[in-house]
Amino acid sequence: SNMSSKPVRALIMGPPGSGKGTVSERIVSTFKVTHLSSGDVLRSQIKEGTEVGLKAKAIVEKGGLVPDEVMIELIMAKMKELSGESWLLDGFPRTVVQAGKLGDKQELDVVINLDVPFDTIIDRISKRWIHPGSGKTYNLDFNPPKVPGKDDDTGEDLVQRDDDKPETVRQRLKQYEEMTKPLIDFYTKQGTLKSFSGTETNVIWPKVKDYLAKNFFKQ
Ligand code: G5P
Ligand code: MG
Repeated sequence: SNMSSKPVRALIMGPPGSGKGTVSERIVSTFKVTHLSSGDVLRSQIKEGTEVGLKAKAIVEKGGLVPDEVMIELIMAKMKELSGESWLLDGFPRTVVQAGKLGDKQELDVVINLDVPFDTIIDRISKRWIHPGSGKTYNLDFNPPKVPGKDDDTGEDLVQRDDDKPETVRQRLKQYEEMTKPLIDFYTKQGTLKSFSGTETNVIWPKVKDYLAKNFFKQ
């Protein structure tokens, strides 16, 4: 456990649509920690048309994985900017190679694994809308925006993600099974993994919150 004033190094993992972004938002509004989502970083690079964005666009839209070297460089640079702060990584690492590189540089305190069934995921993703500026996520059933089609905070338009088409979601789930699920073993062996299973974020979240408050974060 880590209840000293040392910054907390946390990771959240789970299949596409398992609620990593949603739970991360709640963690950030409860504890003092900065959220770093690899998907949000990529989507903003794509939007800005940077070199990395141009390389990543076609891969992300097809539900593939961006090459390890590209991701490692991109995320490690962002992490450097947060060196004195507690952080919560979401979506990185996503392969054993990425996890090894991260581990060379940084010890982790806790890995939260969201274990949500695939049927639940498919339904959720089809109803997801996001605010491209902030990455804030909505769902037409679960947390609809106050004004249809508009972000609660800015009033700007919401969009659907280019990779949320059903055939792309299937490809992302396949990538998860093959490339990312092995990380469950990796972090179990390391002794940092804690899994939370269920179909509803509102049921999972209080358990995550208790676990983090008891072992890692001062509130
Ligand atoms: P991302 O952006 O990391 P994924 O696929 O890992 O994408 P995603 O889709 O962002 O994960 P999430 O964050 O786990 O899902 O889930 P979420 O957005 O919080 O919730 C999903 C929906 O369900 C939302 O609409 C939410 O409101 C709703 N919801 C939540 N809880 C409930 C509930 O209890 N009930 C209901 N009804 N709804 C709920 O990565 C994208 C791509 O970037 C590349 C890859 O191409 C990847 O596919 N990439 C990388 N490539 C290589 N290496 C890396 N490290 C990479 N990182 C990203
Ligand atoms: Mg996400």
